[in-house]
Amino acid sequence: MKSQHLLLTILFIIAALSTGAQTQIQLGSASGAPEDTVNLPVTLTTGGNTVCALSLEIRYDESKLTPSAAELDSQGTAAGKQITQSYPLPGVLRLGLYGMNQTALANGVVANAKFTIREDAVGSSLLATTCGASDCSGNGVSAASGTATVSISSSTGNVHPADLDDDWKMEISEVTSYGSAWKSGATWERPPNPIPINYITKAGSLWKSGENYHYDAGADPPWTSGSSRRAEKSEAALTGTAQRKILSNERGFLVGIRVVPQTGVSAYAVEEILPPGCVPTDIQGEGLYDAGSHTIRWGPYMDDQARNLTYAVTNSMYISADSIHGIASFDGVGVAVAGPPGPSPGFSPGF
Ligand SMILES: [Ca+2]
Repeated sequence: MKSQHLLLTILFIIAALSTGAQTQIQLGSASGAPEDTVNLPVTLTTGGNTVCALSLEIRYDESKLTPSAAELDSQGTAAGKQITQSYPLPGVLRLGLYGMNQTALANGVVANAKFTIREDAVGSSLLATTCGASDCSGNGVSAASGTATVSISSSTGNVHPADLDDDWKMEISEVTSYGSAWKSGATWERPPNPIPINYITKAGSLWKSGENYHYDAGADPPWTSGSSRRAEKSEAALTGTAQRKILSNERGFLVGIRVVPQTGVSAYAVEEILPPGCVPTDIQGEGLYDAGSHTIRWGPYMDDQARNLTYAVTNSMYISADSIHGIASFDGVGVAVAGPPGPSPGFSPGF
């Protein structure tokens, strides 16, 4: 085997130095789910040159792909060639195609490189290649190769509905669009609708955690940041608290919600659902009232700063026990806004 590798290395160097009409040795792309083994065809286009042997070095991402045994395909078999596979460097697979014969290879698929997609891989993986070729006398033939891509699909779940380009990356533009739709109560082009508050804070936290995320059936909503399922298991969920107080005065009520996220929370938001007919005024904290669902929405705030969110209600006849329901959501985890729905003694707007 050692002499074969030496031969291929020499062929590779000769080919790199030689000039002439271009021969193409192209690695094909493939797609599959984690734990699948995918076939990447190696296609030879001779460009009119005689090619008796060739080599192809494939640089791959070891965190996403593991090489399996390559196989000859029709044109390699027809020319009576053999295939070798070696690893000159970590993350580099070298395939060699040669034969103890003078039979030239014809155009077409000569071999298939095979990779197994790692269990925790997501997104896609780019493979860069370099190649070499020689004629039947061992002279170098100029050859070119390109790149290939292994697209990794999720076999277990869908992307987050905000991730409209389906790339398993939560970009800020996606969070912003999704957040705007949530805040105004608009219908989003992908279900569920209305947008659940935990989906928007989850989107915010996925963006802040580095954009990459994956489907995680053990989470609710079912996505977790990072590209590795195993690495994220130990992450403790962060939440926070939200407390409502209501002050009555001669004009009606002033309602305040004190929201305190735990340190390290990436994104949070608050929804306050008012009884029908109860129209809020003077909403502070950049909250937005959606009359259609009589809901005030604040956020998403992309930080872990505590905030006082306030609004006034002048038509106070609508405020009664259990008539206001609030939810605060921290990184996808929702908690009820606590506190008496009725006026609180000693309440002051600044808490
Ligand atoms: Ca995206």
